[in-house]
Amino acid sequence: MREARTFDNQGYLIVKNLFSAPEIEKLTTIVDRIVDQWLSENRADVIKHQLVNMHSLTNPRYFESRKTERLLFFQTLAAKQLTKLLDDMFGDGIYFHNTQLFFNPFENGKRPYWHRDLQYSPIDDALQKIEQQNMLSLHVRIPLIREQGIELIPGTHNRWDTDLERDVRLELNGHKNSEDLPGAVLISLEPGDILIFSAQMIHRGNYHLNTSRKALDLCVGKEHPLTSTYLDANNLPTIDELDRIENNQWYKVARQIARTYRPWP
Ligand SMILES: O=C(O)CCC(=O)C(=O)O
Repeated sequence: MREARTFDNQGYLIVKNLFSAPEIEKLTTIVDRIVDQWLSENRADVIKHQLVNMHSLTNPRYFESRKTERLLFFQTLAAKQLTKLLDDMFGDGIYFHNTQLFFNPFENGKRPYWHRDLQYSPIDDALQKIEQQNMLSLHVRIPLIREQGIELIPGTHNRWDTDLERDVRLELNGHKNSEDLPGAVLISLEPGDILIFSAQMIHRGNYHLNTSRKALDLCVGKEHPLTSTYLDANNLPTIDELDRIENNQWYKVARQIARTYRPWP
């Protein structure tokens, strides 16, 4: 399959017009309301720490007395055209892990930083390197406004760092994680397009080319102890909700993992 081969080679895939305009509108309405609530509780931290994202948008705290809207959100995120594409590319067993939203830091007072996602976890870098080939941990980026919002280094899903990449992303030997790196690709997306990429490839946001960003991000993947251990069952549909979501396979697998996962030995 062409899409699977492209992902295999580069670590990412762009799909144009995967979501329709009405689907993007639905997502935008829900996301805007959630962000407003989150900002009203976290504005000081957003400014102080120059935050570029929030997570767990499906958490029930954002849906008190809005039960139908939570269902609609789960339903729209797991759109058939998206779950089918991921099944075709990666086979069975994909689960819904979480959601994030990426935006620009307050007054662009911070520079984008290269990273592999798990480097901010307590998991040792050497173990991440060993397990890289055994993990499928994906971001599905769904921009709600047009952006040139993210840069990736193709191929880094299949190999570990060069000396320079390591020095830059971990800020070693006098390097900064915001320095330019060779081979980087800047991705342009319109609302409706999606970007699927490996969470463990080297990537960073791009802030200054965008007056603002509003990129919804779905974290999905296959069960692996290094990542499944971070699954928070509160962000999943309840059993009652599950029955009312048409295309619920991602959530079913996630609930199963949440019930049974064991931490890394
Ligand atoms: O858009 C950004 O600011 C960074 C995106 C990112 O780091 C991610 O999706 O893991």
